[in-house]
Amino acid sequence: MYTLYYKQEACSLAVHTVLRELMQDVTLIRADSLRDFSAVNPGLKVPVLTDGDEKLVEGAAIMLHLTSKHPSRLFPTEQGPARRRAVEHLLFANATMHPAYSKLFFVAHATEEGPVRQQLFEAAAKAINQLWEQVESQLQSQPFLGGQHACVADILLAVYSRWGAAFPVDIVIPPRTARMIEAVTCMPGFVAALQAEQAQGA
Ligand SMILES: N[C@@H](CCC(=O)N[C@@H](CS)C(=O)NCC(=O)O)C(=O)O
Repeated sequence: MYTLYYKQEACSLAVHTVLRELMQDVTLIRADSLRDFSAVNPGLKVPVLTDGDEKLVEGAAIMLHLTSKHPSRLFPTEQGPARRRAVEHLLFANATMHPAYSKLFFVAHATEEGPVRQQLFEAAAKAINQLWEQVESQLQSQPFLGGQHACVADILLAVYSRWGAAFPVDIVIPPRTARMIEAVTCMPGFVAALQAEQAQGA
């Protein structure tokens, strides 16, 4: 049995989706409902997953753990080119696209309203748009980064794509990428995860 510490619409939604796609029971705990989340994760970040007595942090590590334990189409378990590509895609999402979006949150928290703040938002958005173009070029001959089926990287990217609307910038999601995101958001695991988090309240 797993326990997932999450925040609504945060990157933890991707881990939650993966758990649901893998048909795993999960107890959900909203990190911001706890008096002292630092006792769970001193880094104060979600996702945190407990698997029995073991506690895991870092979304990519958690996804690798879950997909090794419960083999599925979400991530190739066998060593070889397909797995190497899947690792590349996972790290592109987690270690390149996520930090690019994090800059928007940082600017919103660290700067005052005004032209400098807007300039910083726009610089961050430009970098994000370049990354979406990279995703688009990967989707020229296949509907998902995972090939014919969504992989964990597609799920992560679909979650991040929802964040841009909160900022005064134009994030441009190209057409093939938009179709991939739409398909991920229709996956039963994504729908169930979103509903379960919304049912617990903000
Ligand atoms: N590298 C970490 C990043 C985790 C992260 O930045 N999580 C954000 C939400 S997407 C967070 O918990 N931020 C603190 C907050 O919202 O208070 C991972 O991939 O797990």
